[in-house]
Amino acid sequence: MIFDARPFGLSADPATTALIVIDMQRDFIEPGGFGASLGNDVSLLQAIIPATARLIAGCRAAGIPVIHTRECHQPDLSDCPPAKRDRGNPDLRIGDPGPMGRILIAGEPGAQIIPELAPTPGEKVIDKPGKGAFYATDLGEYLAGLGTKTLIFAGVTTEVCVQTTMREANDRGFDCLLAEDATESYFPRFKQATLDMIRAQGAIVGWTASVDEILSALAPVGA
Ligand code: C5J
Repeated sequence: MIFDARPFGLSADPATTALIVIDMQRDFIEPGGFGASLGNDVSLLQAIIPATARLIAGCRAAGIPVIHTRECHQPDLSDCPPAKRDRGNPDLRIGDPGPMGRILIAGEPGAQIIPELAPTPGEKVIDKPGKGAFYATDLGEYLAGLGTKTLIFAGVTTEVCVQTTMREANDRGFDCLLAEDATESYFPRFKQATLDMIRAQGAIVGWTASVDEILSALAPVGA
């Protein structure tokens, strides 16, 4: 199949393609979580939920594996460097009790993926302590086991965890395709800059395409 993507078409084999949905958690998308504690307007991120749900459904129908990530830490904070917890001047720090449980802590309500995009039984869910999903996780081994060569990316936030993971994946030899309308930032100009820098210089980090463009390449696969 060929994705009609920018800066040019991306050829991929559905059998070696996977979707990674980054950090679509209540802590980033709903009021009272980590994103809001940093002073962000979380409502901006809610706009991509329908497009992301369509992308996930299209991948599932085409037999493309769907992997979900969650940024969160162990309850004893042993995997949260003080430099991360102490950064800035948030209302609530990582591990503090908030309206959705302890902020950014594994197992708490805020760390869960939003119900609209919930993983189905058997889908891989990766808890990650960093911004990049390869750091301190088994993602690399898992993808090697699947034989994955091409990764489709969705999720939040575009310039932080999505871009970091795309760069990690690019350095590991994956072709990376970001779904433009299934990713969002608290800062629209940062999203635009990220899309531009990913596909600049002949796809130096990867490609971008709309969810519709991705689904049209996948549709014959699921038929
Ligand atoms: C942030 C993320 N923005 N998932 N995390 O801290 O992008």
